[in-house]
Amino acid sequence: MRSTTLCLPVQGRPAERILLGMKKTGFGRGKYNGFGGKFEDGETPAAAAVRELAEECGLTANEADLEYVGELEFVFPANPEFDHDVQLYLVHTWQGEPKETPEMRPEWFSVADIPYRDMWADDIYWLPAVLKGKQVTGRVIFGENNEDVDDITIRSK
Ligand code: 6U4
Repeated sequence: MRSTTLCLPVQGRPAERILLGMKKTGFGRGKYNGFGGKFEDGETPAAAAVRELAEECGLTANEADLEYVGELEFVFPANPEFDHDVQLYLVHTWQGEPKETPEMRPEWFSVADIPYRDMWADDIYWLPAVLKGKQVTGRVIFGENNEDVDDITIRSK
């Protein structure tokens, strides 16, 4: 299964604002999401997260600024080649300002106004817990259309 990262820049502890990106290309196009993608050869998860954050929205972070908040597995029975797992990180400190890139158009949201309807359908099941400071692990099984959630198990601690 492919391994990916997802990095969520936030302000406040617990989080009050979150930076999401409207994905313009590739997997998840047309959805707001955090910043991330596949590992390159030999890369650690934290190194991949920092690289993807810079590539997708122009923020520079140190690996030490990442807070690991869990791991999710996404299963697509209709298209198993889409199956992947995601290492999740919050990031509280960075350098630079968000900027639009060929892949993403970044936008700040207040935590009360997160656009869940324009995000992956699983996000509403785990993102609120992460933003309250919890770690999550879980598995999401998508339906025939690779969009709707068929089954989901999330543990938080
Ligand atoms: P690269 O070239 O690696 O940047 P990209 O098209 O960005 O490719 P991919 O497949 O590498 O996409 O990574 C998919 C990204 O989308 C990862 O950051 C994880 C995230 N993602 C995928 N399914 C998700 C889901 N159901 N909920 C969610 N994020 C998801 O919140």
